[in-house]
Amino acid sequence: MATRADYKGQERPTWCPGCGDYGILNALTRALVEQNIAPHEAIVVTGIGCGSKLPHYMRINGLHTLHGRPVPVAQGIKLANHDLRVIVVHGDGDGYGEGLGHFAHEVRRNPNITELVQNNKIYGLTKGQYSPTSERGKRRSTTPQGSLEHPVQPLALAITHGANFVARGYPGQLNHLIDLIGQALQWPGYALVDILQPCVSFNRERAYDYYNERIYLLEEDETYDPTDRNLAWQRAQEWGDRIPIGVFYRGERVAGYELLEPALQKGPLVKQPLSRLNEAQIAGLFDELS
Ligand SMILES: Cc1ncc(C[n+]2csc(CCOP(=O)(O)OP(=O)(O)O)c2C)c(N)n1
Ligand code: SF4
Ligand SMILES: [Mg+2]
Repeated sequence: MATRADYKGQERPTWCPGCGDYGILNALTRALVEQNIAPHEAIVVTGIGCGSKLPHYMRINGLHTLHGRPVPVAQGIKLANHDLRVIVVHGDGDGYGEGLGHFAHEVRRNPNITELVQNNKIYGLTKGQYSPTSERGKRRSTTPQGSLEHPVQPLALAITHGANFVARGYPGQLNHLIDLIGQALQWPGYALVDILQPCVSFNRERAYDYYNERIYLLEEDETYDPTDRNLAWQRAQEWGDRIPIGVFYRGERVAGYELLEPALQKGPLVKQPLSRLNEAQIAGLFDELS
């Protein structure tokens, strides 16, 4: 049985004091422990950004990739090794900006990947430019007159593209976030947990005070049914005086893409022979292609 100590990394986080990423690191660690997943059984794949530094601060398999690119790398890992729990962790700029195309295709493909998005509605690492989830009118160094763009709606986008597990958490509600990540880890296919992550240095107007006043739990709303896809799509866009967190949509438990792909019916790539060709055939191929 893994313990939190098993997951403790050697490096100390360089995040600003009070950053929401500490809570996300804590929640992910606790969820892995609760799900009895050992460090060698999981991999955390990240992009570039403040939050994407997370695997440096855990003792776990980790791959810190390029900005906007952890999703294709994670999909490759899952195709190659079905036994690894593949967890993508990255920011809103990484996931919903530079990586938006990957996000949409990942969702409709449904690999068994858990995706956690540290959504601080800002580019944190590069010092606070507006991001794809910044609200219209957001004034930053790159939008001195205020952003003219409508924000990306990640939860509605995921539901539209066929995601069957779509949730939103908040590190200020730590036990709730641990539970959401645990549910996502148990889900057989793609699972999204968008996380309202306070950036206390560059987005103070969307930090703890703002969220603590507005957040409510979907599971405490008796009229809400997370199996109703249309309702989920509508509620995913509620934003303002009240901001919902919880499981927005829980659909069909469809097996991950990696188990359905005909080329992998004999097992994942790591369990297949390196090549079905003999040495002469390989040499012939090299001759032909050189
Ligand atoms: C291809 C590429 N484009 C742009 C950058 C510059 N860059 C680094 S981090 C970042 C945005 C980070 O924002 P986000 O993903 O929201 O993460 P946060 O820092 O807020 O956690 C950008 C634009 C880069 N490193 N690589
Ligand atoms: S700049 Fe914002 S997101 Fe980055 S470490 Fe500091 S508080 Fe966290
Ligand atoms: Mg960000």
